[in-house]
Amino acid sequence: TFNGTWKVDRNDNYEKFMEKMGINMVKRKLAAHDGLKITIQQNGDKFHVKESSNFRTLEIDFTLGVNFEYSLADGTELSGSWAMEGDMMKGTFTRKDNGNLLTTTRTVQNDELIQSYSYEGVDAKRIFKKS
Ligand code: MYR
Repeated sequence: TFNGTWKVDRNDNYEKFMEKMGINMVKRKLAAHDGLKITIQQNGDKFHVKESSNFRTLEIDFTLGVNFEYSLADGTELSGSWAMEGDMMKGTFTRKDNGNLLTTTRTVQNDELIQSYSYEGVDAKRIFKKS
């Protein structure tokens, strides 16, 4: 279900979320139109994700339930893991700089990949279409 290339189509409350994350206005404006594209290849418990945006391209490998490190485009470092809950991916990550929790989910609904984000009580979504 998650396999394929997904391009961001629209955001919901993403600027408020980034503000809570402490990202300044100029970067928020850029990041809201970052053209994020993710290619997901799942093989059992193992995932390979290619990410490309106006900011960068990178490739990540992770295994469900196994901690890994991930840096945001602004350099903020996270550590955590993804797990599968039914048809939903649930990510639990901790910011290394302040210890705060960032949770995220991915689901596929009606040919769209919906990624939710939650940080310090602020929730956002980014909705991707297959490309
Ligand atoms: C992946 O599966 O794509 C790699 C791991 C993703 C980790 C969590 C992503 C949280 C991104 C938050 C964006 C915040 C921007 C302020």
